[in-house]
Amino acid sequence: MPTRRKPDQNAPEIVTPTGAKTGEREPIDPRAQSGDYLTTAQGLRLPDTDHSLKAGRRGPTLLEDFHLREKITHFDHERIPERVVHARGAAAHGVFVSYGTAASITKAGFLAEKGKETEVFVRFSTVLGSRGSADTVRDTRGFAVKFYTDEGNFDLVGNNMPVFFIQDGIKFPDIIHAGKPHPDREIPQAQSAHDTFWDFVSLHTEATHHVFWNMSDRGIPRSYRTMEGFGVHTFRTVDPEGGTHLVKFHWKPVAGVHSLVWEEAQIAAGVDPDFHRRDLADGIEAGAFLEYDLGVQVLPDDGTETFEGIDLLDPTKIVPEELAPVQLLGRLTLNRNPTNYFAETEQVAFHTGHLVPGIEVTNDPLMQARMFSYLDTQLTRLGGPNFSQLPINRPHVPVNDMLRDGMHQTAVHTGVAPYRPNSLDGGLPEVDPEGYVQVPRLVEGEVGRGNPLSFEDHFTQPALFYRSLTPVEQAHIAEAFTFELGKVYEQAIKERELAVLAQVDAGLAAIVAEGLGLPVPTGLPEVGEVLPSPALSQVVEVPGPIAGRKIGVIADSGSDLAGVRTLRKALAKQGAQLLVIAPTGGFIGKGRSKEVVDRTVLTARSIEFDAVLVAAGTGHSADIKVVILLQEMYRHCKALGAWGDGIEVLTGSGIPEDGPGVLHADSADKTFAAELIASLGLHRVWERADLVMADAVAPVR
Ligand code: HDE
Repeated sequence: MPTRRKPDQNAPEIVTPTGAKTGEREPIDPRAQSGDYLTTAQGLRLPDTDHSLKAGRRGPTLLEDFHLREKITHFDHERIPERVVHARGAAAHGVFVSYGTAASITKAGFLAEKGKETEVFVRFSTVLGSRGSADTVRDTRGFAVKFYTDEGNFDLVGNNMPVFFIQDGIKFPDIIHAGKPHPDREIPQAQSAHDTFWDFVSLHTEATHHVFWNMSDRGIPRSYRTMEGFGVHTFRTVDPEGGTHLVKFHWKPVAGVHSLVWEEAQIAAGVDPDFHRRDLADGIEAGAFLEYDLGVQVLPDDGTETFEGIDLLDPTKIVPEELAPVQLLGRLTLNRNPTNYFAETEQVAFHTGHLVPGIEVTNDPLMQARMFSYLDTQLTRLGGPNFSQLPINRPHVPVNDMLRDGMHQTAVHTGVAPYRPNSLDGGLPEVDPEGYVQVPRLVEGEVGRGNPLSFEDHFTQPALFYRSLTPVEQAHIAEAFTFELGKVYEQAIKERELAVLAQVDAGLAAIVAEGLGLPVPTGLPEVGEVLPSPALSQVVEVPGPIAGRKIGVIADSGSDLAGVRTLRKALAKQGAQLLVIAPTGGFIGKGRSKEVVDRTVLTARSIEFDAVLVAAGTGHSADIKVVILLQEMYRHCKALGAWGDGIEVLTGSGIPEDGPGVLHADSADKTFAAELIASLGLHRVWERADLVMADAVAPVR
C-alpha cells in the first residue's frame, strides 16, 4: 500500500526520453541520434548494412537476420497518413515580438507585454493537393502559427484569404470531397478547375465570396513572404478588467502582398514544383528572414455580434479595413529552417482549441466544428492521443495533465495518483482559479438546424471585393473564371455558375460568358452600388521592399563583370540576390574578376527571377533558351534590363527596347541599380498585363 509522501519531494513528475522534465525546454538533439557508429535500434554496433545474412554467397537469406528485418520493417512503416486537407506544406521557426499595443483588449501575455518574445513555428500549405503536389497551383494557402507562450501553446490556424467557402462546419467534408480529385480516376490533382468543384460551389452560393478570392491573384501567391494571413473567424478577447472585444486577426507581410501571373504559376508547377518551399528555405538560409505584422480589427462586443450590418459570426464575410482599421500588435520573424521535415513540418499538430487566457472562440458555426476536428484528426494521422509529446508540439511551459498511457507514450510518469483530488501524490496537481476560464456567455434558443437570416446574403461581398480591385486584377479574375469553367465538361454547371456571376456583377458575367461561348444570363438581380475597399487591392504605386527577390544577369567571359559586381552589392544591401546565368557552368572571367556561374542557360527558367538583365559585352546568342527566358520575363510583366551593348541581346530576342519596364543604361552604375530596385519594388510592369491573356478576357487591352 503506497504511503503519503511529502508534496515538495514527490510531486508527480513527467520525465521524457531526453531526460528533461516535461514542461522544461528540452535540450532537443535534432538528430535524435548520437555516437559515430552505425547501430541497430538497440544500440548494437554493426559491421555491415549492405549485405543480408545468407547461407552461402548465393544462398537464400536467413530468417535470423535481425538487422535486415528491423531495417525493412521500419522502412515499411515510414509513412503516416497525410493531412486530409493541407497535406502539402512547408514550415519555419521564428520569433514573435509584441508591440505591447494589445494590453487594452487582451490579457494574453504574449500580446499584452511590450517587447515580449515568443517562439513560434509556422506551417504554410495548399489545401487541395497531396503531399507531393506542386506549390504554385491555384488554391487557398494555409497560414498556421503555433505560439509557444508562457501560458501554453496558442495556435492561430489561419489562411491567406479572409473568408471561407462554407458557413457551417458540417459542410466541410462536402466541399473537400468536391474539391479533391474525382473519386473514379483520381484526377485532377491539386486544382479546382473541374466539374465537382464547380458543381458544389454553384449549388452552395455561400461559397461565392471565397471563390472570388481563389480566382483572384490571391490564389497564386508569389511567395509565402508576400502573402497576407487571416484568422478568418471572429474571436473574442478578454482584457485584464474582464471586458470583452470581438477581433479579426490579420497577418500583414512586411514585403507587401504579391502574386504570380497565371502562366507563370502553371510553368512553375512543372519546372519547380517546390517553388514556394524552396523560396522559403533559401530566403531564411540567405538571412533574408520573412517578416509579418500581426494585427487585429477590434469590433465592439455589444451583444449584436454584428458590425455595420455585417454578421461577425458569418465566416464568408469580411469587415472592410476602411471601416475598422487593422491595429498592429507585434512582429513575427521567421528566421530558422526546420532540421527535419518529418519530425517538425509533418508532425506538427495545430488545433483551434489551443488557446490561452484572453483569447476565446465565438459561436461561428464553422469555428465550432473546427474545435472538434483538429484534435480528432491527429488520432489517425499521428497514431494516438500522445501527439502533444512530440518535440514540435510540446509546450515550452510545465505540463502536468493527468493524461496517461496510450499509444506512443514517451513520458515516464511518476506518482500513483493521476486523478484529483488525491491524497497520495501530495494532492498535486493543483487547479489554478486564474487558469483558462471562459467568460460567461448566455446561450439560449430552440434546438434546430438552420442559419440566421443574415447568412443568406451571398453576393454583396464578392461584388465589394471585385469592384475594389484595379482593372488588371479584375481582368485576372475574369481570366481565372473563364479558364476554370472552360475545363468543366457539364454545360449545366457552367450555366449555373454564370448565373451566380451575373448576380454579383453583370459586367464580369458577360466577359466570362463570352469566353465560354455561352449566352449571358439575363433577368437576374445584380448587387447594386457598393462602397469599395481599396485595401483589398494588392497593386502598389509606391515601390516596396525587395528582400528575398532574385535577379538573373545573363553574362559570359566577355561581359562587364565589374558592372555585375556593382549591381550585386547594391541588390544585396536590399536583401535581394543576383544570380549569374551563363552558357555553361563553372566560372566566367579570369583571375580576380572571375565570377561563379549560378545557372546555365539550360537550367535557368524565367519563373525563378523577378528581373533579368543582360550585361554589357555579352555575346549575342540565338540560343532558344535565352529567347524563351527573356520573352517569358516580358510576358509575365517582370523587369528586364541591359547595359551597354547588352541591349542588343534583348532586342535580338524580340524585346522592344522602349517597352514598358525595359531598363537600359550605358553602365551598371548606382543610378541603374536604383532604377532596377524601384522597378522590382513595384513588383510587376502591369502595362504589359494583356500580353499573357486571351483577347476575350483582356479588357485592359
Ligand atoms: Fe482546417 N483542417 N478545417 N481550416 N486547416 C485541417 O487538421 C477543418 C478551416 C487550416 O499546417 C486538418 O491537422 C474543418 C478554416 C489550416 O497542419 C483538419 C473545417 C481554416 C490547416 C481540418 C476547417 C482552416 C488545416 C487537417 C471546417 C482557415 C493546416 C489536418 C469546420 C481559418 C494546418 C489537420 C497545418 C488543417 C479541419 C476549416 C485552416 C482535418 C472540419 C476556416 C491552415 O482537422
